[in-house]
Amino acid sequence: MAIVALAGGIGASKLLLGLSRAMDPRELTVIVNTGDDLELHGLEVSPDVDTVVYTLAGLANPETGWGLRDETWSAHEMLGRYGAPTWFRLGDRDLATHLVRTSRLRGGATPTDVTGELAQALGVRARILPMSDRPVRTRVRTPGGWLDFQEWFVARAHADDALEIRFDGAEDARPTERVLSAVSSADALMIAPSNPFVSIGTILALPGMVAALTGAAAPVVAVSPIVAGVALKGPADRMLETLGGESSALGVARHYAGRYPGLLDGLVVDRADEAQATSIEALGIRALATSAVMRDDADRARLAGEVLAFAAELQTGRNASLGTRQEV
Ligand code: FO1
Repeated sequence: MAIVALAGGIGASKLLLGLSRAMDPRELTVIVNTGDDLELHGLEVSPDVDTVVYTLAGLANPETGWGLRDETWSAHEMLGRYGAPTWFRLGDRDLATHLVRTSRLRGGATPTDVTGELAQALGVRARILPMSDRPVRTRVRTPGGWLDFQEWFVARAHADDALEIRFDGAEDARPTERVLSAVSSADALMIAPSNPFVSIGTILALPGMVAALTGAAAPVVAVSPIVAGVALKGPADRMLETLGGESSALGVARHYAGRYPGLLDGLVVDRADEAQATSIEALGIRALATSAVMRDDADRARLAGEVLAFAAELQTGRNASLGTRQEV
């Protein structure tokens, strides 16, 4: 069963870990947002890709969710002494990743090649694909003007209201052939509980991506990043409000249905939001209410199994209605 998941960084990683344990990880492909990428100290940093790789390698820092466990910070301290920017912290072990990535990219390798090499070296069996091999940079308009994504997210701790999002370079970027072929041959397509605007929205902004997903034979199932009105991680709840919606599982469903009609077949919501299931289904999106907060490995594996079963059920329903249509 080939599963393809669209993912940002930290919010997605717990579910991806569950999926990689609930199924044969070699059948799992993760398409990762690269709109958060930045160049720092002359190095190419790809935070969401690294978060997914480190998590699936069992090397993620459990306290932060980003970076590596057992990290040391000697280089960071020296950078500070030289007066170099230190607002975006790169640990010593993490720096090795950026050195290798930068050197390989400057030697002509693609981001897809490098990500595959890094993941393989760290023992990751799932296939991790950057969404595109061309650069896309997410920018956020705040009351004070436009900011680069990491300037807004990390340097200013996403304290400024997000009034508008832009994906510089997206029109000229394309999903890679590997991304498109994974989507078209998937048995189930999942949207991780990542930020719908600045993680998933970036992937969906690539020309041809929404058409590839809606045209695929497999159902598309999202997991709500909002539980009881609050984001599981990061600023998705505030963004739903400042960008014209409401912070709820229904708000997530309305966002996807309004911007990408026909994209979602199913939405997994927490039991706390079960009362919204009828309104979600009225949008043409099947809803599954379950315990969607992942506190430990057992939660991750259970939720991943439930999402897989829900996708299989939606696929059966699709096949049945296709059969009916053909019979008529
Ligand atoms: N997030 C922070 O809040 N502060 C940091 O200093 C920081 C450094 C960092 C370094 C490497 C990396 O791969 C990720 C890092 N992140 C940091 C996380 C990251 O930038 C964001 O969580 C994502 O871009 C949003 O998905």
